[in-house]
Amino acid sequence: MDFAEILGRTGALVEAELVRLLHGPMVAGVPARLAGAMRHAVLGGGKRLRPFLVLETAQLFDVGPDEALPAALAVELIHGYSLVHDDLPAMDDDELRRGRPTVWKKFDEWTAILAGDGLQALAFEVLAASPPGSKLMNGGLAGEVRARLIVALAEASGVRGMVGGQAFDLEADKLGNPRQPDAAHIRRLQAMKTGALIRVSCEAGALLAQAADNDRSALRSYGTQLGLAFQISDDLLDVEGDATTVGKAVAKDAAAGKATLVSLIGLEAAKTELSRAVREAKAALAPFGRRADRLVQAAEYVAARDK
Ligand code: GRG
Repeated sequence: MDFAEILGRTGALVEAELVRLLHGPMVAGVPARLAGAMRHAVLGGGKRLRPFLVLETAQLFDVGPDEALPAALAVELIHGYSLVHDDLPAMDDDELRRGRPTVWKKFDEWTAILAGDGLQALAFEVLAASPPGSKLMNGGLAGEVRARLIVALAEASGVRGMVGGQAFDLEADKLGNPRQPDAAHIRRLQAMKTGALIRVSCEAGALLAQAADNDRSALRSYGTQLGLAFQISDDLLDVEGDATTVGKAVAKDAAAGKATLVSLIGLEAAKTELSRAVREAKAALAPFGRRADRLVQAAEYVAARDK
């Protein structure tokens, strides 16, 4: 099966659970405008790559979707919140996301801020507790497993991960600090800003299964290289992509004079690094043999994606 089809199937499963969640008891009685903004942010779009990584790494250890879905939804809710906040005028000031108006554009800024906050809290609630009435089965997850997932997600999405990376990025953009970011600075901020959430999505399978340390670290390496590949391909899309296909504005980085790995090391070197990251991602999966075939496909897909 081709990878777009595989991703589409996971996407449909994840979408159905997100619909159930965002229309269910956890958002019952919530102000309608806020709930609408949260749904606009999360439903009906997105590749669902991070939930795919959670579900797929879980199946390496025979952990099925019933047990893995809460973690898959949690990473997607965090991802959704990060995009809502990133698009705000105070941050990246974007009006288009997934081919639709961004949340602040469709609603307003304060609603978008609160919707992002709400999605973040919901992510941790979903990990910590089974939504009542949901068919999600994390009632069966051991308390210690849940606690480890919560810690891992907090680390990856918080100040030592995504939020810290975003702060480095905005400081460079808006305050000129550092005045001329070098490649090492860009690599570090990207590993935090976008890499950490992708990496934790890959580690989640090992956490859910309470797998051996060497398996967890193999998935960590895979996730690190995949995150790097994802970011380089995102930079390349900004240079070479088509706005309609990508679903958001392109050529923004160059127009803003923003330092990216592509602008610092050049297009050819970036493409070489992308190939190396994909190679290393695939190599990290060797211990899992054929069971990891779809994760191998994911690495190839990330490098070749056009949206
Ligand atoms: C606001 C705390 C805070 C953090 C924002 C993730 C992020 C940090 C900003 C997003 C900026 C950006 C466009 C980064 C490039 C990589 C990226 C996350 C792209 C979007 O992810 P996809 O392609 O999106 O998985 P879909 O729409 O498929 O879900």
